[in-house]
Amino acid sequence: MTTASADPNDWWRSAVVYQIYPRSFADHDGDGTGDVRGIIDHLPHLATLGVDALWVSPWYPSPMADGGYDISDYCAIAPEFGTLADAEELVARAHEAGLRVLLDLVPNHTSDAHPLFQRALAGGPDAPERELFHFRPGRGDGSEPPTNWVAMFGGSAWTRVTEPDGTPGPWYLGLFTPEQPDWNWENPAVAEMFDDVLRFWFDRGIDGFRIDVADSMVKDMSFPDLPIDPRTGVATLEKIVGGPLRDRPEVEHIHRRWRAVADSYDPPRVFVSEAWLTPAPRLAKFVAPGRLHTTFNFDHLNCAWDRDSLRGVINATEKAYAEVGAPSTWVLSNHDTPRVASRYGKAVTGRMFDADGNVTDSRVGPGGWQAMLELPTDLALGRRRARAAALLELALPGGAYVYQGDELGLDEVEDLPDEARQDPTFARTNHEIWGRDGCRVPLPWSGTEPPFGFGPGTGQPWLPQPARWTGQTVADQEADPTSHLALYRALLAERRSDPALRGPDFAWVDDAPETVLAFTRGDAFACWVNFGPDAVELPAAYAVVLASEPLTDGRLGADQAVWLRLSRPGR
Ligand code: TEU
Repeated sequence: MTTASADPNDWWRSAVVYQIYPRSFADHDGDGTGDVRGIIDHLPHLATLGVDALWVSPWYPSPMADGGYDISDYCAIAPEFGTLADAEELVARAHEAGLRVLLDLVPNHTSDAHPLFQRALAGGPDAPERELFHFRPGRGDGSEPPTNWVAMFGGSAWTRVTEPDGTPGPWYLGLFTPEQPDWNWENPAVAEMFDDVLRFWFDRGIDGFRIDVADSMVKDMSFPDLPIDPRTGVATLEKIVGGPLRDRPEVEHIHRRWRAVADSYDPPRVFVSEAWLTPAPRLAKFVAPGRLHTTFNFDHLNCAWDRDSLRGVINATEKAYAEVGAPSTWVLSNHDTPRVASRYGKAVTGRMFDADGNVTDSRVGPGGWQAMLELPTDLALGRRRARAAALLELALPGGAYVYQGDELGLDEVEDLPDEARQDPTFARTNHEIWGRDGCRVPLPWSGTEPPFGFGPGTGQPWLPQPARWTGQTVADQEADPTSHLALYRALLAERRSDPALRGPDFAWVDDAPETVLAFTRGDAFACWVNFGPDAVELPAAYAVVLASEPLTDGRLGADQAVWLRLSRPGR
């Protein structure tokens, strides 16, 4: 039997990484916004939970046009989040608690408040800083954008500038919002600048970076128009193989360059790539030898709660990543996607995949989350499935991600008042797409009413918390052995104690009932998940180690999962 690697530098191959969205994690100073000291205050929560690492979403100075992904200084901490000294203290305290720390690198774009972009604007047509961005003349008399590209969060991907003398000027590219101009990676100065950013933080002891939109830095510099998506009527930027914007082969050079910087440190630092590419082989090449280390497996996140679809995704993932010698990862949600407990309680729970891991429908996708969000939610069902999904995720080989609040089974806050919504998508789509605020509502820590201990006193957080979270705080769940939190703690403790769960061995149990997804890890561990409506018998040779919920008559019911260990040979 193969067990987990003994090399401590391989920690990332089986790590469980907890995502912190700093605005919404914990507020130490009481201004309604989470901060670095709030993270320090709650490190014991993460250590007790049993994760291996934390990834902190951007905490850098930012006008917050895109929740911090519009960065005006890559080497500082936003004043509302704290100071560089606080960040250094967090890294040191996390390391003392046995937790590694990943930060968020956003290399595709910056903020329009970044000094270099400001100089590009203020310096007029000949400003050398314009070469750092994609400034292009408009079409026709200059008043039409250079291409038909539509930005991720709505509207044109091009914004026309006004020159310092008041005349209309060229257009600049921003694939997300106008406040996020894209860097021009054809310019070597950009690559050098990002090497320095990596070193700045690596020198401060961080263990690695999550890389935002790791597939999009290189553009087709002939700037062709995109085909119109018949579903949306606009030129979509997504998912076009061989298209001008995503997954261009030259991004490999950038990945290798970063890898060399990471490998020059002792211990080597690591990267996880964020790229919404499918199917698995398209993404797995990002983690080929010499490139990045791991990549979020968004096929898993997108996949419906459906036995055959999940089996197809797991098979395709295992195959594609094994071919490049990289571990798989598993991810159920993040700060961009509806909460898993809500998603799994809807009539459509995600995309369907075939046995080879290819998407066979497109019910989720551009604008698709909105269609899903508008479906009614059976939250009891969603939570039941979310518990089972945690057993499945944490039993699969490779790394896993836990988004803050998923360990509490929090639901998507779909009923935020319009005036509270801050995600740029909402304003830029005429309020048609609610956007991502519903999964970013500040965490409930204690107490019986908002702010639920998010900050000191009674001041309310930057997004309102629903009163229905009463009883679901960390404190409530710590006191309840049947809680979502208690389940996560037990799962993570078991995962830590069993080397088979951290090693690469994985095999399907082919004689399980047809509604069940069942697999073994090593010689003695098995995970069973029942997707069917009827309860099934469990294999007699195994004892239940952990169950997503109490079993009735020892049988595995609908939407339940168990971790099993061989109790006697000869099954
Ligand atoms: O997201 C990348 C991205 O492409 C997302 O827009 C994704 O497709 C969508 O949210 C799926 O629902 C990253 C960050 O995670 C996101 O928060 C940023 O807004 C975006 O990059 C721009 O930096």
